[in-house]
Amino acid sequence: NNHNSFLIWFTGLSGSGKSTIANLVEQQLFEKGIKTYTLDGDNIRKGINNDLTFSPEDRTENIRRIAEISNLMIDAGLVVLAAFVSPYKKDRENVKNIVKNSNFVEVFINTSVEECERRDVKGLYKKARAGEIKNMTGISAPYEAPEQPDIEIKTEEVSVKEAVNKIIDHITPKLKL
Ligand code: GGZ
Repeated sequence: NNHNSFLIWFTGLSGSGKSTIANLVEQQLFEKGIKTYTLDGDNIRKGINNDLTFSPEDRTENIRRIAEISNLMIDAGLVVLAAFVSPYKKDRENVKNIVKNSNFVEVFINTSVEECERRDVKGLYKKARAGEIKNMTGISAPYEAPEQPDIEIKTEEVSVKEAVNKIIDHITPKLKL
């Protein structure tokens, strides 16, 4: 089982653009006839992980379960795209160990907290500033940026299209078309 099955892991702040970019990468893969599945807060935190909060311990457990689910999906032959804040370095290292290193591509969506707060798509930053949300990553909880990501996207400097192309170019050698 090494046919077009691996995990593309997107890490970055809330509102950094992880899901937007992951969804467009998935579209490109679909057009190449590759089977994919995207995991994100919407299908994981509302479902299997609806018992978890945003405490450090629960985030660790969130990421661990997502890694195990990803592993099953890789076994099933899918390219898995996972878009989670995943703020802790040790949790992302754990993902790399759960799925095999060679099956893991880390994409750092590097958008500054200032820019995420300016966008504030879901109004979470405003709530965090008002103290209505605790443990908000970038405001009242840490984000440990990857030091050696496979791919880094600075969304304040490149277009979404360029970002998608950069990721597709990077994974193309891993695809058996
Ligand atoms: C960070 C939070 C928080 C707090 C709710 N901190 O932009 P979104 O809304 O859709 O993405 C964020 C999502 C983060 O869930 P993850 O499972 O990716 O986080 S982690 O990997 O750290 O476990 C945000 C929303 O949930 N959200 N409260 N306090 N993001």
